[in-house]
Amino acid sequence: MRRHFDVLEEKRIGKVKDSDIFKKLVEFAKPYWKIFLFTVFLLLGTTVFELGMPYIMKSAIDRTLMPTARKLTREDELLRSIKLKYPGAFYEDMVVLYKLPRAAKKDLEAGKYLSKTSYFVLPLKKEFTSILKRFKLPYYEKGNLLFVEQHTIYKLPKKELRILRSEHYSLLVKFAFLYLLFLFLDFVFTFLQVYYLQYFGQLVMYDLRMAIFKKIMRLPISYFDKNPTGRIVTRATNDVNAINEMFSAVLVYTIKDFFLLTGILIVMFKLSPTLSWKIILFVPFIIALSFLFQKFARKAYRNVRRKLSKINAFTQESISQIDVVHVFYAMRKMIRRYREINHELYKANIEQMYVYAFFRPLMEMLRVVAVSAVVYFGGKGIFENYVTFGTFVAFLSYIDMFFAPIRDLAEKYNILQSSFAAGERILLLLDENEERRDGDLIPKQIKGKIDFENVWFSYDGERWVLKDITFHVDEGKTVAIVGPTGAGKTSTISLLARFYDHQKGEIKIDDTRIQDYEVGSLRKNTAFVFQDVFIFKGSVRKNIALWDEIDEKEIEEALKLTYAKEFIDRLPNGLDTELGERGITLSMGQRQLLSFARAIVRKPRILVLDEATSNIDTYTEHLIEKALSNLLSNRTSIVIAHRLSTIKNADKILVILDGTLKEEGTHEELLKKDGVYAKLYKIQFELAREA
Ligand code: M5T
Ligand code: MG
Repeated sequence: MRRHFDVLEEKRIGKVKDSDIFKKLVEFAKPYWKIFLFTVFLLLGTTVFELGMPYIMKSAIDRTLMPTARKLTREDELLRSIKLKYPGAFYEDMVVLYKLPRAAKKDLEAGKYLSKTSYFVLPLKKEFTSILKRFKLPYYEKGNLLFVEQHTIYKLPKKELRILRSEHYSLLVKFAFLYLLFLFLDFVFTFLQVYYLQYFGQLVMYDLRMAIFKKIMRLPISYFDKNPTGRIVTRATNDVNAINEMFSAVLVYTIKDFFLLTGILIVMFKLSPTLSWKIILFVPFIIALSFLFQKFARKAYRNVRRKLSKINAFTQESISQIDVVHVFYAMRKMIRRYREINHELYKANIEQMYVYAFFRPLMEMLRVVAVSAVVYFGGKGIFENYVTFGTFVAFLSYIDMFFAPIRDLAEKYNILQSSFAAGERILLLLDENEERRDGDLIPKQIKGKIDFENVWFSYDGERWVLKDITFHVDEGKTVAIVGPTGAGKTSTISLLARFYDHQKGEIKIDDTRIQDYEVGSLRKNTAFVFQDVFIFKGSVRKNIALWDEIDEKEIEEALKLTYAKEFIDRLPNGLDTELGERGITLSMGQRQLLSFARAIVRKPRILVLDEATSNIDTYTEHLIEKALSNLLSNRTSIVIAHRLSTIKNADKILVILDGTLKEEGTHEELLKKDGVYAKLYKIQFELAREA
């Protein structure tokens, strides 16, 4: 069969909306939504832990390293009401700040109730007071607490300072352990999340591959005329992987990034709205920049893809037709053409590089500016006492976390693009019309009467290849079809088993339209032997039985009838000799005999034979001739014949010329008629004999 490929398939890509692709892919994910939901839950966990860690750091700094209490400088109605509300935070004229909510702290700050100096808070212990007394440091005992002025504490020698701060130290250790716990939980959750996400992805891929293969098996042969094998293979392998990438690398992490970004914003605002507002000014820039990047990246990416597929197609084509290239000595021309395409791809890649080379450092710059903004505004906040040192440190972490997903955006965007392209290609494949199997008639046994009535057929819907063909074959008879090359002989017989569907007229077997039969049963009753015989990788036996269980006896008998036994017996392992890839290669004649055996072993009621035109040695020729007469007896046969003996012995000869049936009759009748057949006969056979 001739295959015409549409080289620039990527032209079609980009026509389906991304949302449609996504919707369709989600269908495949649906059965596993529970696993997916679980991974999202785990993701939520990791987000919480990751958000929590800087917060723990902040608390550790503010609660243990920094002084936490202040003195009250004045008292009025407002202060009294705050004191009433949070009695636990006040110790006479001292206030422990971490025991107050942020709003109350702010009120105290704004009302200037607080002293400039800060105080460390310690539990009231003899050990501490004795040290403080010994070094004559001022301190206050209030309730069960001890308050020491911030700067005086550093006048102590190391040893005493350590004792005094042991309380803070043990709290710090507790925070450190909490931090470690979060780190560990984050690890566990991330591990489970990655595991279940991959699990989910593999399940979806499994189904997707199944669906694609099922589809490929059911596609009409005409699909394969238009699409090269390599491309179809890519659908079921690489493209499926690309989709997995989309689920695992992009979709899920986008969800995570979304959680994380919102989480960061919430925590930042909770810690310090004043500082957050200043930092948030960067967000519009980031969004605008991302949009701009997306626009350029998409264009550049598409361009690269297009050039890439062009170079792939060209390479593939050049290699598959390497014999032709050699025969016509066209290597230089091919190389010249390749150089052009190669250069186009190079240029497209460079263009894409520009986009990334510009975007990445720009984002990086923005990040550094944002960090500087935190340092500047945060520092100012510390001076003006509305930002604690812990908050300042946490902000630095959060701002880094905030930029990380955006930094990855470029990479994710690439994956997303290629997976959408892959998704689209898969969808287009899955949306192809399957071979129509509209009939449901399953005959026990086909008798073998064939009628073609005014059949019109075109491969492409534009050019009629068969025009108004009408002929009848009675049960058990042999019809030979002759005609010049390209006349439409192979096309005629392809219609019979519905490899292709004709557009006009009727084709009937046993007076029933072939469309009414279940295709499988129709094909079981017909055997096809094509011009070029395909040998599968595997033993000779497997090549004859194909996918069916066939008795050893029947195989033996088929081999005898088709005279294939002789050459098979001479093979190193007889029927078990491996053929195909890395096995033995058969000659044209041997292939022909093998394909006869393949056909006859199924005991078909109708045999359709596209005789090979290639030259075969006289001995094999003789075998084939004998095999043919066995093959053709007891069944209805349509033979596209080149051999004079086959033609002469046929009950009827059809002469097809340019898609029309020109003459019909027996050899003698047609010779007598002295028309096209007589002319063909003279040219083809008499000349051949003279030579
Ligand atoms: C008849 C065209 C071909 C020719 C005409 C198989 C095939 C054929 N054609 C297509 O357009 N697409 C196809 O997939 O149909 O072709 P045929 O029936 O194969 O001719 P033939 O069997 O009589 O010729 P040959 O050389 O086998 O003796 O115009 O282009
Ligand atoms: Mg042909």
